[in-house]
Amino acid sequence: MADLTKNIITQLYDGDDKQVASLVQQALDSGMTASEVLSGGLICGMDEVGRDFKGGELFIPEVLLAARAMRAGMNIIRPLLSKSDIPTTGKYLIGTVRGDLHDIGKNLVKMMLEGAGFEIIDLGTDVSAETFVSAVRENQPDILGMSALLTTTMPEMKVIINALEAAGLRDSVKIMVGGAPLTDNFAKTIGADAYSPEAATAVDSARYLSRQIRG
Ligand code: B1M
Repeated sequence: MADLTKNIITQLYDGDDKQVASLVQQALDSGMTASEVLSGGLICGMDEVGRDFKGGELFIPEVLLAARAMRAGMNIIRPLLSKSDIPTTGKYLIGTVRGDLHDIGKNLVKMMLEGAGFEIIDLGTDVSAETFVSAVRENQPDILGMSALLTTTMPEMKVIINALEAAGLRDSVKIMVGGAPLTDNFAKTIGADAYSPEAATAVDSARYLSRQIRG
């Protein structure tokens, strides 16, 4: 079993989706639970990918392949996971702000968060403050993540935070922001709880915020 888990980690790191799917099936057939395969194999594999992406040893195309392999494994185990089996890393609502159609970075962040066991609700791109507010009200996420790639759309993040405040929802959710033109200082100025310059640190920040909420 230890060999199978190790192989899942290696093949996921190498981005081989077919191998990962086959190994996940073998692990289940050998008696491992879906939860063991998820936490011991797939999440560990994505953690390694995140660490090496952060360290500059892996680049975006490799991370995308690894995320695809992660999804191939998840497709097999998801139907087997009962609600109580799913690791409760946190519920994460994410979207690119109004006026902005860039989603490559946001999708990368989303995949890394999925790899870390977060339940993701993706609102897509060009998302208005009204839609963010309704989605926070309906889904009650632990964390709201906003992405912006244009200097002209960055201010929309403050509009969304103001709208959450006006709706009495600001204190119900942690807010994380990211995107190439942003800075830590900008995030502080608009009242966000965290800023991440790239996908691997986004996972670290999300885990940190989630621990603050869930203990
Ligand atoms: Co546009 N674009 N674009 N573009 N585009 C940029 C961003 C730009 C820097 C290019 C340039 O001029 N040099 C420039 C912005 C200038 C500025 O505002 N300062 C620009 C412009 C001007 C525009 C248009 C206005 C062009 C036009 O039509 N005249 C237009 C705007 C459309 C709109 O949004 N309304 C436009 C359109 C497009 C395309 C549609 C063609 C396409 C987007 C396709 C898509 O996303 N589906 C596109 C692209 C691809 C780019 C570049 C080339 C690449 C962006 C990208 O995907 N990077 C970009 C120039 C560049 O960066 N070299 C550019 C790869 C991605 C993995 O990185 O998105 O930074 P990034 O995400 C990182 C981090 O930022 C962080 O983690 C990610 C992974 O590590 N991160 C988060 C991102 N979101 C996060 C959220 C988090 C945490 C971390 O927490 C929630």
